[in-house]
Amino acid sequence: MKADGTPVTELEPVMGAFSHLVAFHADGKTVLHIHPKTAHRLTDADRGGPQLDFQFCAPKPGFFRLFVQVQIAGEQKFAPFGVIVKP
Ligand SMILES: [Cu+2]
Repeated sequence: MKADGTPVTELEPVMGAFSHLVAFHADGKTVLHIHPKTAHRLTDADRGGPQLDFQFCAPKPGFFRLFVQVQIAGEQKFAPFGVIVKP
């Protein structure tokens, strides 16, 4: 969502995906790298958003620190957040 509250629909493909999501488990060893589902192979002309659907299959419970990467107007943006996976 943009600062004015409107949905983002201008996500640009980066390395073939509208987003890259990397998750690091608190164990310091487990790392996941996830891309959103798309209906077709993306081209540079495709634009995405506002919704991206990821399938996060945690291999173990615990805390994951995630970093999401997207690109808008040629500028890459990164955001961290955390998820606790219960047993
Ligand atoms: Cu990726």
